[in-house]
Amino acid sequence: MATRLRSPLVAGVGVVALVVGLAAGALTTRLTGLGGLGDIAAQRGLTAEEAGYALQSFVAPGKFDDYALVSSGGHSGQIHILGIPSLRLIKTIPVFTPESWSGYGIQGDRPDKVLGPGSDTRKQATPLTWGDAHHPALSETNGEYDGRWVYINDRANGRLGMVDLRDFKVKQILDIPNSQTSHGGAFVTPNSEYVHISSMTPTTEGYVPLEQYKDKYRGVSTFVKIDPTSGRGDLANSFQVELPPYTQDLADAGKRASNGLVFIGSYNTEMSIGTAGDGKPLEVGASKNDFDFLHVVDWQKAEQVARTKSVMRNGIRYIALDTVIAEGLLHLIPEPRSPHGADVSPDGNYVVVGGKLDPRVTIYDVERIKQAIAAKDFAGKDVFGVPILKLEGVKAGEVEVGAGPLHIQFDGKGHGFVSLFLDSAISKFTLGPKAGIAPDKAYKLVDKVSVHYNIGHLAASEGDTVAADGKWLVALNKWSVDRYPVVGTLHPQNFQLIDLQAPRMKVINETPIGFGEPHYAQIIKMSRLTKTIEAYQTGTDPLTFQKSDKATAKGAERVERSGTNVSVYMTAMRSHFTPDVIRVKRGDTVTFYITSIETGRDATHGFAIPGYNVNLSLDPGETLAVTITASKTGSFALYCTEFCSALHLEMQGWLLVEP
Ligand code: CUK
Ligand code: CUA
Repeated sequence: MATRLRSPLVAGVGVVALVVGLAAGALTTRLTGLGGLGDIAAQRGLTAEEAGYALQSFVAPGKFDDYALVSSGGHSGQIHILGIPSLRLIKTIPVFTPESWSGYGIQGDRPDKVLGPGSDTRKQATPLTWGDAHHPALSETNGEYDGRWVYINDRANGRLGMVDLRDFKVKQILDIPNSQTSHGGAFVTPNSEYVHISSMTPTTEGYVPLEQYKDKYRGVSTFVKIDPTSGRGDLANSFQVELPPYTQDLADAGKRASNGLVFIGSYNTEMSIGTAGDGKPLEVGASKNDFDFLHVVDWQKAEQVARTKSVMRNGIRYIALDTVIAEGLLHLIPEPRSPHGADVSPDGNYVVVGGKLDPRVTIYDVERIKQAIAAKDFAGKDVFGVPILKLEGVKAGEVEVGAGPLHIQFDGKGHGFVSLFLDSAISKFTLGPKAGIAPDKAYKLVDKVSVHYNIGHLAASEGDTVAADGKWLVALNKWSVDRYPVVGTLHPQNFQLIDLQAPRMKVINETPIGFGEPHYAQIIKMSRLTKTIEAYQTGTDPLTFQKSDKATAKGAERVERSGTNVSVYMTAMRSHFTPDVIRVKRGDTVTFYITSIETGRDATHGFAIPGYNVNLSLDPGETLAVTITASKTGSFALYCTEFCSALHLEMQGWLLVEP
C-alpha cells in the first residue's frame, strides 16, 4: 500500500490536492488513480478531512519524525521525548524519580550518584525520590537550540535537573539554596550563560511565624552558572537576587532586543497568607488587586553587583533586596490580575503576559521598558521600595483573546498563540510593528481553535527561540474527557498537534499522555540533535564521559578481597557475565564494577540481583558500579534483565552469600 500511495505524491499530487479530492465526495471513483486510498478512507470511516490529517502526521515505519518534543512529565518527575508530527513516544528520561529500566536511583543500597546528592538534607527533611518536573529548557547558542543539554525545574522542592543530550541521561540534580518551591524556570539565557530558576512561594530560613510573612519571607531569582564544557550548574559562580514576598510565577529570559533581562510574572502581590491572615482562603485573598507585578530583573547588571555587593548564603552569592533596589536590578510593571505566563517574542521586542482572570493578553514593549528604567520614569514604589513603571508608558497593546489566557508561544512571523484554560482553546493574535506587523493590523485576534480539554501550556516548533519557524504547535491539555476509552479512575492527559501552516489552525493529531501531567514542552528540530551518541567508548563512566578507572578489559576480570570488602571487576557481553559465580561471606561489602564490552548500537544488558534491590542497565561500552551489603545468606541467581540475544536466558550467574 505504501508504494501505491507514495508514487502519486512524488509525482506532485500534494496533500492539499488529495484532501480536496477526498472532500469532493465520490471517494472511490475520484481516487482510483491513487490506488484505492478513497476505499481505505471509506472502509475506516474517515472523513476526507481526517484522511488528510493522517497523511500530514503519519510517519511511515522506518522513517523519522522531523522534530522532537521535549516534554516535562510533571509529578512523574521525568522528561518524555515525543516525535512530531507522529506524537509517538520515543524516550522517557527519569530525572527526579527512580526508574528501574535504566536502574536510575534504585541501585541497591548504594546512594545513586545523581539522585542522592540531588537532595540537600540541610534543606530537605529527607532524601527525595520524586519531583514535580515543570519546565524543560534546552540549551541555546545565539538564541537557538544547540542540542547539548536540557534543564528542568522541580516545582515541589526547588531543584534543577540537568540532562546531557549526548546520552539523554541526567548528570546533575542541583538543590537550589534559599528557595523551596520553584516555578520561574528553567529558562536559559541566549548563550547558555545561566539557567534561571525562581522561587514560587516565598520562604524563610527555618521556622518563622506566618504573621511575619511580609517582613521575613522572601522570594529569590536564581541564576545558575552553566559550566560551558560539562553543562552542569556551578553554584560557586551563580548568584541570587532577592525578591519581595509576592508569589513569583513563570519567567522567561530576554533575547535579542531584551537580552540581559529576565521577566517574571507574579500573583498574590496582596501577600495573602490564606486563612491565617484575614480569614479568607488564599484564592480569594490573592485575587483582590486589579494588578499584579511583572518583575524585570537586569541579570547582566546583577552579575556585576554579585561580585562586589553580595553576601554568601548557603553556598551561593546572594544580593539582598535593599542592594537589589539601590543598584536598580529590579523593576515592577503592573500586569493584569493573577497572570500566569510571561513570554518573550523571538525578536525580543515584546513580552506578552496572559492574565488568568482577565480575557486579554497584555503586550509590553521592551524598548520602552528600557527607556522608562533609564529615565526613572516611575509611577511610584511598592511597599518595599521597588520602583514601579507606568503601565501606559510601556504597554504596546492588548488583545482580547478569550477566557483564561495562560501561556504564549510564537511563530516568528509576527504572531503569538495563547492557551485559554477556561475556553479550552488557542487564540492567535498579532504582535506589533517591531515584529513586522503593519500598524493597522497590530494587536488583533486573528484565529482561534478549540482543543480538548483545559489546555495548560502550548509549545510551538522552536517557538521560544530566535528561530521560531511557525510549523507546529502542540496543545498540552490537562484533561482528555471523552477522547479515550476509560481505563480506570486516573485518566490520561491529551496532547494535540496543530498545523500552523494551514490557513486556519487545525488539530490534526492527538495522543493520550499516560505518565503524569506534563506542564511545559519545547520542540527542537531533530537535525539539531547532532551530539547524540549510539554507544559509549568501552569503559566509559557515563557521569563524566571519561574512561572509568574501574573499567575492566576482557581477560582482566577478577575478584579482589580486602578484609570484608569485596570488589568484583566484571565484564558483560553476549551472553555471559565474567565472572559469573561470586562467593562472599555474610556481612561483606560487595562492589560490582561491571563493564559492558559490547560496542554495537542496541546491545544492552541488564544486571539484576534478586532480593538485593539491584538492577542496572549496562549500555554498550558503559562501566557502572553497585555496592551491596551481603546481609542475607543464600544463593541468589543474578541475571541479565534485557533480552539481548538468543542466549539471553542463559546470561545468568550466582551470588553465593555463605553464612
Ligand atoms: S505551569 Cu503548569 S500549566 Cu508550572 Cu508552567 Cu502553567
Ligand atoms: Cu544480556 Cu540478556
